[in-house]
Amino acid sequence: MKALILNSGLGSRMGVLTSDHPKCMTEISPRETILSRQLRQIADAGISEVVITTGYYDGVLVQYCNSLDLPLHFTFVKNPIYDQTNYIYSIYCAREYLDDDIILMHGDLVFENEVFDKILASASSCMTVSSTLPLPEKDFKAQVKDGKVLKVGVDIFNEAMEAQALYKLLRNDWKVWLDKIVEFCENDNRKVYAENALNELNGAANIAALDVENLLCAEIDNPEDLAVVSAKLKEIESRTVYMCFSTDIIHGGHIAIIKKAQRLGKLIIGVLSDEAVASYKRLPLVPASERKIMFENVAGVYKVVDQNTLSYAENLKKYQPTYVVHGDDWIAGFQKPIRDEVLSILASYDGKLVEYPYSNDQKYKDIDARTRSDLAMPDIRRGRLRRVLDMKGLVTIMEAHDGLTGLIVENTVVHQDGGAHQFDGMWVSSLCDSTAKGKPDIELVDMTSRFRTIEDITEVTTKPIIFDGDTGGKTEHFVYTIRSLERLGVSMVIIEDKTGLKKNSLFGTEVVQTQDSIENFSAKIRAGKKAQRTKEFMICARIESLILERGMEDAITRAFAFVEAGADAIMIHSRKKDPSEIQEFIGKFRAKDKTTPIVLVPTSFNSVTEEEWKERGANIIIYANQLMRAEVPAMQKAAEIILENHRAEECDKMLMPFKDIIRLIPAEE
Ligand code: SPV
Ligand code: MG
Repeated sequence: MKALILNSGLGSRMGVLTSDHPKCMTEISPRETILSRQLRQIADAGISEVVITTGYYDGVLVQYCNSLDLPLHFTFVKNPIYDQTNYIYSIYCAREYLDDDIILMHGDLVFENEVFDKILASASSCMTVSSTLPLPEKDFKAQVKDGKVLKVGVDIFNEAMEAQALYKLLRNDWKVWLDKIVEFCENDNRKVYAENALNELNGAANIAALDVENLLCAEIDNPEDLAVVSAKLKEIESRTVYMCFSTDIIHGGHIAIIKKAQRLGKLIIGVLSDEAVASYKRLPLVPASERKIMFENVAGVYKVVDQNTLSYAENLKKYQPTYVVHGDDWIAGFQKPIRDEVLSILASYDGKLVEYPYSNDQKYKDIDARTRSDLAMPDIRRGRLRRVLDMKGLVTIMEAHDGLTGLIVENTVVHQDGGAHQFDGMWVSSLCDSTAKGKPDIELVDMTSRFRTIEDITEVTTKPIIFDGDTGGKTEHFVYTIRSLERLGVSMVIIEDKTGLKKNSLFGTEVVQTQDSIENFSAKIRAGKKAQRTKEFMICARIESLILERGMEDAITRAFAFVEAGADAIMIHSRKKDPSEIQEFIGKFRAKDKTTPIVLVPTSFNSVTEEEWKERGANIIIYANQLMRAEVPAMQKAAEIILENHRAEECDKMLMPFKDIIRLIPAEE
């Protein structure tokens, strides 16, 4: 495609403004002339060949074009009798260079980027018209029928629309018109508009009317026009565009959409916080602070700001952008409520939403898949619990006892009020791991088997893992366990201050259970911390005083002693439905220790929400056995129904089709 700009004329109605250069060199803003703006728009559109017809002050014009240092190749064609002919003859002079699809524009035309984008996007030949502007007295109007331009001229008032000489002409349509132009000129008909030739074609050139309504697309004929256009440009240049990004990798698709957005105004990029990204996708590889720097260094980005939630509301209210740009992928699906909110805020101040077709870039999908598999690697996975804790203050952990439950914890997302919620990690429970093997929770399942469960989970997931280490066993054994867990990529082990035959805490005092001494247990913690090789790994001390009814004082004394011994976190447990003793413990502990993470397993005291626990100062909430308790009754029920009916049909309605279950299982690419 080539651009053809008609710049031969005298521009005499501009007065002194054209006393030493052609009209197209008139300044329309402190940084631009009509021509420099047109040429920049042409270059931005990726068009490199520009044919310019010259005449009046042609030498000045040629020099000026070359001084602009744009990635354009110019062909200048002088109309030697520019003062005696109209531009039909300039086109005639340039005809040998015009054997291509053509963007044709008058040299005094100023249009905003959106107009040019529409022209370029048009599948057919087209001319810009406006259905909303009044018909001009003296300037061009187009007679439009069924969306097609039939005639163009200054005297057309019937079925007419305001029109501007900005065309896209596909090669075949252009050839029909150009042949007619040649015919006119060779018959000495050189003082008319090129459109006079077009009008004789009776629609054979097939030019669609492209309605640009109120967008700026205007010629500058005189100083009054110049004032109007300059003022409008000023308004256009003050426009802002807002986009939000969560990506930690910028690829070609992002650059393409950024470039498009920049054409609408000054581009403000909101970088989504780590927490918001993690809530709906995965933990970002690159923290928000670095992602901001990345975008700050993308050419043409005006400003980079934080966006702390998936909702755009805060930033839209603050920056009131003229446009919000987004891919059209949020029209349906979980992002729809966010889009609805954006639309309603934009409507409140007359802002506009611009959506571009969403491109599913394979390269990015590949990089993302690689990123995910990297996140599963022990060295990356291990440190993520500390990272998420720092980021969110409170993390939620769900029990997993095999690969499949691991996948459910990994992938279950609930979208709510424009937000997204998922679990931050997995709990490898001694109770559920033992139960899955049909064994009691008495440290009967040996460590090798427990590690095998961890491996089944780590093979198919990426989220951090907290391991239920029971009592930790003998200190001499515990130090080996620590290193094995580190190698497996586990983030934290929780050991409880019991000794002898451990029974599950939910039995409380119904069974004989012995609490370890503060000294012994502290020694075990110290030995574990000394044995650990990676800095991120965490040892959490679990206090059983409330379970064993030894009182709050004992619990608190132990908590501080275990922190003193090196515990990275403490877990306080209770089997009471009433949460008050746990709340009291948190209050007392936090009065003296503001930072050591507090872990809770609210199986019995389950009425308090995560938000309330966070407020009180808890940091890790473990849902320790709910998946196991959901699957057992479902399996029992299915077995009973089949036994009752001597066939499986009656059972079917409670079953998930296997093709849906298979979807949970990632395919190796
Ligand atoms: C487990 O899940 O194995 C636990 C938590 O240790 S609890 O069952 O509540 O003791
Ligand atoms: Mg346990």
